[in-house]
Amino acid sequence: MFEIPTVLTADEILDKAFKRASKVDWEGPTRLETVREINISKLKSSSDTIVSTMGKYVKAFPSIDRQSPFYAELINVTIGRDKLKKALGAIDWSRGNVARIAREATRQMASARKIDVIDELRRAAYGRISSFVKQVGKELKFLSKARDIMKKYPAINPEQPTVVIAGSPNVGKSQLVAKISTAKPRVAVYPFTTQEISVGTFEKKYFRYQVVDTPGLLDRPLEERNSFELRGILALKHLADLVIFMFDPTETCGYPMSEQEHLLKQIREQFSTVPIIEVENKADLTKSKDERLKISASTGYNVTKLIDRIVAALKAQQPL
Ligand SMILES: Nc1nc2c(ncn2[C@@H]2O[C@H](COP(=O)(O)OP(=O)(O)OP(=O)(O)O)[C@@H](O)[C@H]2O)c(=O)[nH]1
Ligand SMILES: [Mg+2]
Repeated sequence: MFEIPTVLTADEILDKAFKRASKVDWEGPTRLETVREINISKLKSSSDTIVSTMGKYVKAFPSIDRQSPFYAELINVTIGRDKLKKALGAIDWSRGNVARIAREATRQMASARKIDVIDELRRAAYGRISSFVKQVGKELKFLSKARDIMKKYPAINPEQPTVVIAGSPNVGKSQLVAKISTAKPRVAVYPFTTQEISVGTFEKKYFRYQVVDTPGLLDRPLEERNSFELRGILALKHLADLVIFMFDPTETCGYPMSEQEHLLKQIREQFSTVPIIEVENKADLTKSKDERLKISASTGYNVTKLIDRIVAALKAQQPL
């Protein structure tokens, strides 16, 4: 979704910069001029590498303020809006200082009259540059982690009608998403298998629909939700044109029906404007007596019926 280059550590940036600089070679009319030119070039080469590398990072991270509300909140939940802004600010600050040190030292080297002085100026500049880069070592590590997280963000197409699958953990949400869409989320016997939002699509009568898999939600208030659950809430809040709320009446998921029912009630209250289709999964094991559509995401029982209902509900929302 977001194309961000690998973020190097402070030591890696310095290694890259100084290694490149050590290759500089030049022969001048006098020894003083040769030393001056080589040292100025070395400093320029190393500082340019650092300034452009850090500049690339600052530019590559998307500006949070310009993201759609979904991605802006996702960045906030998974990385922290202020932390990211601060880290980028610190790196920009370090980059500015590196450029300034290089400029000042170059000016001094250009007018120096002694070889020793030139050498010393360059060495001192290297020292100060290293210290500015190392000062943002923590921020660079933070950006590297942020990049890994952002790389896994789902690529949501805001134009496509979207159905979000929600419910308690372990009820079979991912199994259904895998069954009906192009996404291949992990399905496993334990709760909290899904920790990220993932998205797939399916096509019906030449129309394409997005299906969003979400982490399981526990029956508890918003302020107690962990960051995995909050991702699910974000999908419901920003992406859902329709919600499939999935029950597991067998309770093999580990959550009693009373809790699952209460969770649905809470979701209905929080997202009162989004239509919800209630389904019961694992119909190959147990079927309750109530009216809800009964499916089996693993055997495929009634899944076509569910798809038809999804399409009908989403079509009903489309402008004519
Ligand atoms: N018998 C039966 N088992 C199912 C069915 N659907 C899913 N399962 C099983 O239920 C377990 C949980 O399935 P998942 O799809 O991972 O459930 P989930 O709701 O995505 O779980 P989290 O991501 O942890 O919230 C797995 O062991 C599945 O094989 C079904 O229709 N019948
Ligand atoms: Mg899952």
